[in-house]
Amino acid sequence: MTESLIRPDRPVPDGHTPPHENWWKNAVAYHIYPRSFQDSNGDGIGDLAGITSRLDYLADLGVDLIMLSPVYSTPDDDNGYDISNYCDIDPKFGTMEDFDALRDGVHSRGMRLMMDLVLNHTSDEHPWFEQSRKSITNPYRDFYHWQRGKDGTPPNNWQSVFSGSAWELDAATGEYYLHLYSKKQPDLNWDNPKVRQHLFEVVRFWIDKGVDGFRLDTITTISKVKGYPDAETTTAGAFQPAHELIFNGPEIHQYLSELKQSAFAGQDVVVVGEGPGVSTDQARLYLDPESGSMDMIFQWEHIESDPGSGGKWNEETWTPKHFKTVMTRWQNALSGHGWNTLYLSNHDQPRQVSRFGDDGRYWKESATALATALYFLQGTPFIFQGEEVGMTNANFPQIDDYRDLESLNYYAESIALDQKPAEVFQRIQDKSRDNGRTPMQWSSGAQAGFTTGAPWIAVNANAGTVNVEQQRDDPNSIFSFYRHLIRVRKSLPVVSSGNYQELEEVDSVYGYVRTNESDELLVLTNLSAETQPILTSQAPGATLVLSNYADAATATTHLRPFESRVFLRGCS
Ligand code: TEU
Ligand code: CA
Repeated sequence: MTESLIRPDRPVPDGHTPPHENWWKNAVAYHIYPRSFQDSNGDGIGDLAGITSRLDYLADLGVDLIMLSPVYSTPDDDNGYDISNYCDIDPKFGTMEDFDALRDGVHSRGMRLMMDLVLNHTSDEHPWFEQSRKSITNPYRDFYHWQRGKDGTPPNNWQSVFSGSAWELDAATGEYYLHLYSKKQPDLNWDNPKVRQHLFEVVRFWIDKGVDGFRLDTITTISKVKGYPDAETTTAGAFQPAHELIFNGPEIHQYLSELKQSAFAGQDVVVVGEGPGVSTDQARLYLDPESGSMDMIFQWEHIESDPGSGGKWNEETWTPKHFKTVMTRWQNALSGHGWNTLYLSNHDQPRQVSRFGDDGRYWKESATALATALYFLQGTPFIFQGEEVGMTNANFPQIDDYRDLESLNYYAESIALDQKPAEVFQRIQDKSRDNGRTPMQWSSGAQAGFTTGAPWIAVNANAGTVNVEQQRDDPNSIFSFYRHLIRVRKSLPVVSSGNYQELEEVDSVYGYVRTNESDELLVLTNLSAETQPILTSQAPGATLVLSNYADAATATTHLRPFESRVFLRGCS
């Protein structure tokens, strides 16, 4: 993409999605990790007032829905995913007045606001847990999962996502409590109806506050298998060895349907579940328009390892072929049965251009190619902050630069097991969640314009060249491509409503066609750094509506490295 982008020869609308039922099907969402987006008071931590100050930027990009990672009171063991008060804002993010101002600012620009609710667990500093751990007879005891150990060892062999046993011995009563995540994140006992009532009240509190939607964090793990049996497999990795025992538990659909009835029914809110461990069949149950309980799900298959790998830290190489297979399966499975989310990055994942593209020579081309391949599929795009300017992995030089407990625990555990420090560190560089958490790169100024103080985590060393300031007015930038792609997408109803069919192409080329009564949209993307042949012949008379190479002719037999082209035939 050395010169200008191809522009469509038809005007595209500039406004936002008008309110209507299922508005979220035409929306473009933007995921903000608040502590890394914009600091307003120089303490080095992003905050609500900082987000409010950037709303014009998001509106200009074409965003309709803003999703916030947690901003509730938290001791911050897991950056806010450990909540100590669900109905208050943590002082580091601001006040409830700041929240109200943000909500109003979002709404006055025609956008909507989604909150991230962590209902699988609380912080160990939440008053419920502080009560619960006091005694076996405390009224809050059954708010969590307590078990006696077996001869001085934990009740079973389940491992925490963040290393070590998923059970922690608590001195006060000599029993263990369950924590699938850190030991400061005790799992709530959803089998207790009082827990469910309390949590539903929390959801209603935020609906009354005027929020427009929710992300339900790790919602597929809330219903635990009865009797806490040992797991059989012993593969290392997230949730192992208890994988099959932990996801989509026995009562999950009942509990979520209660949540829907008591909080969401009759409300204009959109609900998206985070779905680790969800297959397409299970997703259809969660998303069924009648009997399901959520509108969308963040499925994991396309960002998880290739089949047969050893889990997060030992993943096999990502291939376009695997990606195509997974995307096609989800497009087909949910067509008419549910609604997809479209994402390649978030605050738990490496940066997409580094992981699936090429953040060196073909940085621009691959960042725009990935966006094209993904965002013309059926579903709601969730752009992760910084993706729209091609932010890359952190590549910090030393372990001390990393902040995430998952990375630090894994490092310590691996070194204790005598693994080679250089190899372990390489895995951290490749896969650490901190890759997605470095400060938003607004400018080439001090601390990338993120803060006037010392940032809680270092700014990426490439902020001088990769930033919003440089790209915003450059018609050939990744930012301009995103801005434009969003408008093209919204101008074509076939993107949200059309049928999907994958085309037979060489392994590295992802080709699909979207069709409705009037239009046919052909999307071809080379997901490799080598020139590739195209097997599909482009229809005569089709218009090239988007391309990431300047001199793209209307018909072609080859795609250059990470080249993508979108053709339209029809009359819309
Ligand atoms: O993530 C759920 C989850 O499964 C991840 O923790 C995942 O296993 C991990 O990131 C792999 O590296 C959600 C949140 O998105 C995450 O930030 C939280 O840490 C987690 O829940 C606990 O609340
Ligand atoms: Ca701040």
